Amino acid sequence: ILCPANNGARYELYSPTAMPKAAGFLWNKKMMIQITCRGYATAQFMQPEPAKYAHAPNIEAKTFMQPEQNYYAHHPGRFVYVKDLESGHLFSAPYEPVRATADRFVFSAGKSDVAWAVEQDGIRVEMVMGLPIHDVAELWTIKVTNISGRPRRLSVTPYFPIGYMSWMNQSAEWNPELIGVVASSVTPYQKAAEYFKNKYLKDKTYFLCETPPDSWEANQQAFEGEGGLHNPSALQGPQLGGGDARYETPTAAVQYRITLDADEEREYRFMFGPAYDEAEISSMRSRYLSKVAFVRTAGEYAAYMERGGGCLRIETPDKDLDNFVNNWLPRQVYYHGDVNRLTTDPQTRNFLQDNMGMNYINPEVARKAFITAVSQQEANGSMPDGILLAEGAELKFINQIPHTDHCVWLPVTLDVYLAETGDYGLLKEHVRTANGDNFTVFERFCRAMDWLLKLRDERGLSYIAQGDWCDPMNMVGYKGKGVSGWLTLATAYALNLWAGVCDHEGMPDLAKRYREGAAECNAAVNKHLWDGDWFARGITDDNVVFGIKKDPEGRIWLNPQTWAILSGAASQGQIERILPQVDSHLGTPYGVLMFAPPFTKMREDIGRVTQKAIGSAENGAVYNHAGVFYIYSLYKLGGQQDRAYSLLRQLLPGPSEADYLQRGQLPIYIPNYYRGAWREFPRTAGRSSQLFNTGTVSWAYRCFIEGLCGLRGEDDGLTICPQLPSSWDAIKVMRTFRGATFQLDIRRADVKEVTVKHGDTVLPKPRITNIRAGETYQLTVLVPQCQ
Ligand code: CEZ
Repeated sequence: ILCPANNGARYELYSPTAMPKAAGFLWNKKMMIQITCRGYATAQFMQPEPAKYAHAPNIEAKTFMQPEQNYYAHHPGRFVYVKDLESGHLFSAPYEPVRATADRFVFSAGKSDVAWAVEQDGIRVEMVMGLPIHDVAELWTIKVTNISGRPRRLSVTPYFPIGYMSWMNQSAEWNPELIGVVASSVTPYQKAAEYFKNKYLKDKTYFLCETPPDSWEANQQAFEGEGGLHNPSALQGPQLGGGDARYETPTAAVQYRITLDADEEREYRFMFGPAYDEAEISSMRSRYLSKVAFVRTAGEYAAYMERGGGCLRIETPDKDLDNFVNNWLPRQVYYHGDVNRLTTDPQTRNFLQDNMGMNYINPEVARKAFITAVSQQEANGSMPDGILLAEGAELKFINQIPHTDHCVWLPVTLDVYLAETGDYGLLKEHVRTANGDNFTVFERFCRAMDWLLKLRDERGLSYIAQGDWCDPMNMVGYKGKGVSGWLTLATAYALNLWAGVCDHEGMPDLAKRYREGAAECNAAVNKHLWDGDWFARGITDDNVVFGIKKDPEGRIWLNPQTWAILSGAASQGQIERILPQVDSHLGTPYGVLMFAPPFTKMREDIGRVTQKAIGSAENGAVYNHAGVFYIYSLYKLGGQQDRAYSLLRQLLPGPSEADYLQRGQLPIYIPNYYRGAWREFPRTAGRSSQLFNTGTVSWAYRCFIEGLCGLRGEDDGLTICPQLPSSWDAIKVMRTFRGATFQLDIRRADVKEVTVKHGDTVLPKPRITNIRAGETYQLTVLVPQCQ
């Protein structure tokens, strides 16, 4: 039912019903669109706050992207009805709204377009959607071919619903000069000040046709009539009604009546998007709406995607994995670093980690992100909850809730920047903040570390306020006393990393201070939170330790275990106890759970996380971001390549058909979670959130590069220490690093330790120094039989 195509550059699905929410996504700097195999679409664009040009049929709440979104008949989508004018047979492509069974169905998610081929009743409909790189618009090609072997008379009716635009003012009409439907609205507001903010919003939605249609309809109700979307009334007449919408719900439907000989085809092009006024629509039309412009734009978009190709190509015994790592994972990493999830106030930890991934694609972007982030540091050294990226942007949603972990991510993500670039010069840059202080990046990191050290209670544990990495853990410390075990460990890890940088910069005294701080954090966690077989998650305002054996729900949490490994808090003996507990309590066929068992009712001393649906999101799902931290810690630990690999593989749907069906998602991105509650609710366990915004991907890419392939940058070179799962004998790897290309032939051999040959020379250590940009290094890497 699904298969890679074009050498992995596309992924095809052959059924609209097996995985109904399976989708592809495209983006540019100003917009993104996620579109399902059945034709339902969610699109948003930045002006600069996220907005829509195709809406639900009723008032929508403004919110961030939601997991497991449901689709329904009137959900925004892009469709084309095809009707045989002799027999009256009606179907729609790609599948909705008619839902007639096709003879052949192909949904093809590409890196730079999304396409379908649907055959029914002797007619083939091919649809392709692309985006320009600098503007907000969808570019659609719809081709209809007569494959029935006899002449046919058809009506072809693209139907792009526009939905409920505004309770203040909405309308739509046919515009003969622009050759399209233009819908107009006023973004609702009430405060006078908002008027001036909204004045230049793109409140129009247009649907333009390259070829003038025979008829059109701009009124949703008139189009649908009593027939409903399965069989709209407007398709029963000789032509569409030519109606308008006057404070009525707009739609865009246009109709072509055609006669096709056997094998004859007709190709149409359309544009769909938002605009400020008709002049803008007109200029968009002349810029894009022609065959030549579509071809040029597709080339530009493909080149734009190419720039996110990443630094790694692998050839392993697992072809599906290769496909994902070589084609799709860097694309998702690129999306995060390129557009910061299309928000103007990314959470600080997301901003830093999304840019961490960018180090493997374009480190210059990551460098700028550090400067942007620390330019918003508070006077007391703490980091704000979100980083403002546009003029006039404000902290919204979760960024209005005080979380205490943001400083931790500075050294954690800097680690990758330094490894990839060796650019310690960044630390010497002066950065001024709005409050007037002017420090170097190095000083700013020290201030952030000092703030973390200060943020601890008399026991040496870190205060959590209303959340740490776990956003909805908002009531552990809202009275000001509760502490986070995870944050204390993450602080220790960050301090240790930062101490290493202080050493490098010739500041041994500072290094010593931060190492001592880290040791204190680790000791405090060991003293107050070690529960015999694992570390507890935290201590509430009322001094109740949680995440321990005697808790019936939320008994064992993954993050404290992971970060105790990373921070050095966990001794070898403790790690030996922890790992099997994680396996047995948290292991599932879909990856490792964030904690277990899930909460079934509110715990007022933990908070909102306990109210989320059982096994969804942070309430005990396979929350991939937490999972990938664990995988990273296993690779760091070494000697855990089988555990690490099987979990790394589970981040991705497949490869069995049963697994694809259960997860319901194509293997072209990692979602933020798969449903947990594997024991409680096996029917829904494994189901994908379908949300491609996730901090998981930068870490996953890092795990492939530094962990599995073992190719980690250092000040003056690249170390080579692959960690192959025991079932693999050999892999081939290509990695670019500081302008050079490394081609590695990695295989098992009778060696005691990893041995690297460059040509005929065996290197004294498994590392390459004096790397010359532009050079290609062919290396043979021998790894011990059992590592
Ligand atoms: O958001 C993510 C955050 O973007 O949740 C992670 C957190 O570390 C990331 O920074 C874990 O909490 O507010 C909520 O309840 C939401 O569920 C968010 O926590 C969650 C959403 O999945 C983001 O789309």
